[in-house]
Amino acid sequence: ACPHLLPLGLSVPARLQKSKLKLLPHRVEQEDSTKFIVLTLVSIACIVGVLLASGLIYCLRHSSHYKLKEKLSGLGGDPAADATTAYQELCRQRMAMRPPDRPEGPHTSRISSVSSQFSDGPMPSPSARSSTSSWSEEPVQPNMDISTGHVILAYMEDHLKNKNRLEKEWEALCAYQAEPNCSLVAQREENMPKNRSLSVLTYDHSRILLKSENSHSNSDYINASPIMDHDPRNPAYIATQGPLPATVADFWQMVWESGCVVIVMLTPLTENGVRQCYHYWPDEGSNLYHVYEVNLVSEHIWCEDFLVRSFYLKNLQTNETRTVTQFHFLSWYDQGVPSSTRSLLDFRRKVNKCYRGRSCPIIVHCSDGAGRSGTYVLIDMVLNKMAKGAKEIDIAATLEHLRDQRPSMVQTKEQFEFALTAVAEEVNAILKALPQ
Ligand SMILES: *[C@@H]1O[C@H](CO)[C@@H](O)[C@H](O)[C@H]1NC(C)=O
Ligand SMILES: *[C@@H]1O[C@H](CO)[C@@H](O)[C@H](O)[C@H]1NC(C)=O
Ligand SMILES: CC(=O)N[C@H]1CO[C@H](CO)[C@@H](O)[C@@H]1O
Repeated sequence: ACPHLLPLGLSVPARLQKSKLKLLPHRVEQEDSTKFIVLTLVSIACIVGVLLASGLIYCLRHSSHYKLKEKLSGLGGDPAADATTAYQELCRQRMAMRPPDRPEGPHTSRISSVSSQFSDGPMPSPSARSSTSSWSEEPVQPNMDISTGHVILAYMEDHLKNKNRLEKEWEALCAYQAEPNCSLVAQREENMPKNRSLSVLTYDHSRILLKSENSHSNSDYINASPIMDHDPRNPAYIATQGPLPATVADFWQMVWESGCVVIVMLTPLTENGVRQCYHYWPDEGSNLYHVYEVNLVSEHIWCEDFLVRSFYLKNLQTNETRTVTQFHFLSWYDQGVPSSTRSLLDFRRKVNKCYRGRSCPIIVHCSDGAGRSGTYVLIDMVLNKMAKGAKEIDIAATLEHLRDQRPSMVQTKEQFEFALTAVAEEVNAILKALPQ
């Protein structure tokens, strides 16, 4: 019956009557054109259907996106209140799916650690080290694992509501001792003036070494620590103190030698009259720091919380040049937290959009390069792991991993709580933006 079977119809035995032979193609032709019309109509109907459906989907997604935006804008410090009833119901279901006989040993007090493996049965108590190393074995997936996202979100919201557990968690983190923890190089007499704070000195085993032959002071020391994520050879970040007048040339040397193209600055220059960081770039035109010529190309104020500067950096020894972008968050004060998670999450998205696809470390600094810098790196590292589809996230272990590399990363309980809130909020936003 189908048009492509036509040749078969033509191969009818010769003994068939002529008329029939003549008729056959004619009939097929007629049938064919009817079918063609029907097919055309069906296809048109299909196309219209698809168009209508996609229009509908677009409208739905648009409105849910709008709702999400609306919700986020009304968000204070309480992400738990933010969840819709339906969503909370989903979380409850997921929590209920967990086996009731979860081990209640001391390790379950590691409340900010969570794993979707909970749903596979009781887990051996996760040690910080083992879960840290297991991350690197995760296959890299392009997207966040949705069920992990839901579990983590539910867990963190639960956690953030229970201040007592948070307090205990923080106390446990305060007792954490990094090992090895020698800081002899940082305490050498000639290096002491290069430190902003006695409490944040680089560890000997984890510090950025400048090429002393290129240094204006023939020294390899700068108060800066490489921060590794999953790749043990290449740091994902360099956490460093805000440059001092005496270390600004070292700072630009480090920017140059590390191949850095993105600087994240998390402190205002001055707070209540106290200098937090040296003004290490030119206000206009160019400045020369040792052999590093820095040109201010542009300064773009994004919002009241942050601005973006673009520098043209030239090494006068080699005449090589590079563009460096500095993201400056203005409203985060020493020992404190930003006024909203939203502004910092927006800021992070801008940074990562600029950085995307590169392999050099991001330089992150505040004043001492530990409190605010540690909080930012913790949030970014955890969210990046989730974006890569990690099935296990342990925030406390991640923080210990950071503290193995630089002391005092995340300085206050409020900063730690802020990091949890920010992660929960971003995960919430990602889940809502996904087609369910
Ligand atoms: C440094 O490591 C030693 C063990 O090698 C430990 O006893 C000490 O408490 C650690 N200090 C800090 C500040 O973590
Ligand atoms: C760099 O440029 C200057 C001026 O153009 C030139 O004199 C100098 O030889 C160059 N240096 C190198 C290493 O190419
Ligand atoms: C500029 C300077 O000296 N900064 C600090 C370096 O570390 C010492 C620790 O002894 C501090 O006292 C300095 O203020």
